[in-house]
Amino acid sequence: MTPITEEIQIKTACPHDCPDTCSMVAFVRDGTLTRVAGNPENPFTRGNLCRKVAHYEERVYSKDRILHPLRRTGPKGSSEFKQISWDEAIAEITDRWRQIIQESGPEAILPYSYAGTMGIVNMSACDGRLWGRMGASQLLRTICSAAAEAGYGYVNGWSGGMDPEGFANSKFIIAWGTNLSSTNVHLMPIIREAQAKGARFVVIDPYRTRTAQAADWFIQPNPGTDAALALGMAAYIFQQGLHNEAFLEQHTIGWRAFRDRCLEYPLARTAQITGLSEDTITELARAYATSGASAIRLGYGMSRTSHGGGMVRAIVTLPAVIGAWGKPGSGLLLSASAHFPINRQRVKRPDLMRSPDDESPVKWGRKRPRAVNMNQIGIALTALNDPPIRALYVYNSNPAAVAPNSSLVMEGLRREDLFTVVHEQMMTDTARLADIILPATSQMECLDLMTSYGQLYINLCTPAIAPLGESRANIDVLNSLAKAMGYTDPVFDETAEDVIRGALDTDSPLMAGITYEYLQEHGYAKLKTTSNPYIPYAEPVQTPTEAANGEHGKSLGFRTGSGKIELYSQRAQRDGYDPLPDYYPPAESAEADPELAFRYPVNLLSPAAHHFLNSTFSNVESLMKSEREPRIWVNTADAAKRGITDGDMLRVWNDRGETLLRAVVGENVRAGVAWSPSIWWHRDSPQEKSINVLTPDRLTDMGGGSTFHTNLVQFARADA
Ligand SMILES: Nc1nc2c(c(=O)[nH]1)N[C@H]1C(S)=C(S)[C@@H](COP(=O)(O)OP(=O)(O)OC[C@H]3O[C@@H](n4cnc5c(=O)[nH]c(N)nc54)[C@H](O)[C@@H]3O)O[C@H]1N2
Ligand SMILES: Nc1nc2c(c(=O)[nH]1)N[C@H]1C(S)=C(S)[C@@H](COP(=O)(O)OP(=O)(O)OC[C@H]3O[C@@H](n4cnc5c(=O)[nH]c(N)nc54)[C@H](O)[C@@H]3O)O[C@H]1N2
Ligand SMILES: [Mo]
Repeated sequence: MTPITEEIQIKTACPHDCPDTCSMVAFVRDGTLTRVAGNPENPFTRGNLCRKVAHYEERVYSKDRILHPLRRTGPKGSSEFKQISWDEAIAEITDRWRQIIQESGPEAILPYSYAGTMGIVNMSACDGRLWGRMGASQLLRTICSAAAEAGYGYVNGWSGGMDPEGFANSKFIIAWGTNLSSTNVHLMPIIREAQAKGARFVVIDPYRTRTAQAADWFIQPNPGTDAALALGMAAYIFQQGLHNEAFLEQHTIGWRAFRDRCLEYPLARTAQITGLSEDTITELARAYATSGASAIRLGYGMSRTSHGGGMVRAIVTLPAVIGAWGKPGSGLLLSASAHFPINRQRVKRPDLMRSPDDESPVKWGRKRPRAVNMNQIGIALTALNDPPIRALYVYNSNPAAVAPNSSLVMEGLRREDLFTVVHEQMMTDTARLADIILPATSQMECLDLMTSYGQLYINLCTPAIAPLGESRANIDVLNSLAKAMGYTDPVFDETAEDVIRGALDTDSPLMAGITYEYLQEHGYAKLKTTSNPYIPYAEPVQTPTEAANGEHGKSLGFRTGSGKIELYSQRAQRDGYDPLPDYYPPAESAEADPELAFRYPVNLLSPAAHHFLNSTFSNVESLMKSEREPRIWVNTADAAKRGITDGDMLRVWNDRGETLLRAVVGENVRAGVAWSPSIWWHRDSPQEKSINVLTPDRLTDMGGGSTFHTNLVQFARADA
């Protein structure tokens, strides 16, 4: 009898693009990952994992895993590849790059990456170093949060906000443009705790989400009208005298001018724009202003519209109007990222940045490499000149499926003269179009450090198993490429552990005692905030100048020029915007473009699917089964007009493209709106065309963000 090998447990964390960043335990037997579980000790994770990660071994050992470097042998996209060695791959890539740099300059090379892992090592450190040193075209990483952060920034100066654990003390909670039950599942038990203590939980979403079904009250506005709703709420609050005048006087700039702007949104106008009843608006405003502890969990839904920055800007004025900041259970949370005081200089190494036509590092005033907005990768690959993009290096992302206007993206990726390298775990839609594919480790196979955009814990990811096949971590591959390029900077010798130690090298009191060794032992640590749950803007914070002069802090920590909340923003004005928030109809709407809306009368929203994470997990069979097939929810009246019944296959199209989606007919959306959970791979979609063939590559009003939800379409039965 052979003895049963003991199962060992390793403390690690989930690396995926999700606000929860769960502390995990990996179970390993005989070098094989057998299962994973949520770390029961972590007060936010509470021992639970989401449906997607609960069977992580399915993804780690997926049949789609890439295990060796591959070189394309057939025509582009033919999926014909031959295994090569790492040495061959590195030599071939760097030979091509050197030739391209010599002929066209380094800006002809473009890295494309986003958040396949959110690790400090394998995301943050990788997005600068080599590319900066090379002088390659810079990528503006704007697909997700850029618009929301820009809008928030004009008001509070940064996106500092509530500790999610503080929601347990709230009395009125709004989930605004976020489907928490799918995208932030660990916040839901905290909200239920507040509900058990009597809190009222409201969801504002054009689609009746899972979260809406768990709410006490569901409010269903027209898409892209949230700015009008926020200004209308504020107008009512001012008119009823429910605003907090002392707070406004002390901590804000321009509140009277702001009030006058809000008064341009009386009930009748707000109701007409949002499609909500006047009673709904007054009840929402009254409850929000009078609960005593009102919290907003702001999601990204409305920020992915043509005026997404302005939408967020309008909503984040609300806590100021009622003086919600600085009190338990009260305020707003968009993203926690900015709270983590890791040493960004050491991680990102901006000092390495070169100008494209100069070998010396870029100094103040020197020309920086050109920047390409990732939301317009299709345009960049097909139309950019001087120089055109001749080489693309993709990691941590699947642009063929996730980027908007994907017909154009695919056209670019299919260019025979484009040299594409894709570093991936899976044979994705993008990998299939590569010239060289490099195998990437999963988080179970490499060391990393996680901050979070949805809570205040820092986690160490300790590898649980050996790399599968010949897979390598991002940092190791980029270091090898840098050395093969002849770059001798010592930074390219840094290991993952070096990067982590650099990241933790800070004297911020928030990180006191959070050392590499501490994290190795405990797996995670919460930031050492002055209160727990942390209450932002509760006490004066010294600016660096105040600290240097030995003065007390005068501001509560708003990082605007004035140190106050800027309801009237001169900075916005300098940037070419209205100094006051306002509502603008979505660029694709009957108000803004009647001719377009006549041809394409339905606003299609395509947000996060419950069982997928963007296009990650969309190839895991059990999760595909749960998600069933690419589907579209349409309203009963819209279906009846077109002779559609539940379960029909629909053709959905606009000027950008068309795709086939299975109809779910009902009342989860209002007439004129449709909803399709995303993102399926092209590979697994009918006619190999997934949802982003329909979405626009238009940029948001501020921040250069994505506008997936400003998307008018027409649909009919596929056999009509
Ligand atoms: N299961 C799962 N979890 C995820 C992800 C995933 O794909 N799947 N993605 C991760 C990532 S990268 C991110 S950025 C986050 C995103 O998480 P969230 O911030 O929750 O964003 P979404 O799910 O994209 O959209 C949220 C909701 O916004 C609604 N919405 C669309 N337009 C509007 C509008 O104009 N106004 C209002 N009020 N609502 C609108 C949509 O109907 C949707 O229900 O989730 C992360 N978590
Ligand atoms: N229609 C529509 N489109 C959307 C959205 C939407 O709501 N609707 N959401 C948008 C949003 S919010 C976002 S953030 C983007 C997300 O866009 P992406 O960041 O591209 O997200 P994923 O689709 O998850 O692709 C990540 C890829 O990285 C790979 N990967 C994971 N770990 C590693 C690693 O360690 N190394 C390497 N080299 N690769 C790794 C994964 O296998 C996966 O294929 O999509 C956007 N696209
Ligand atoms: Mo995102």
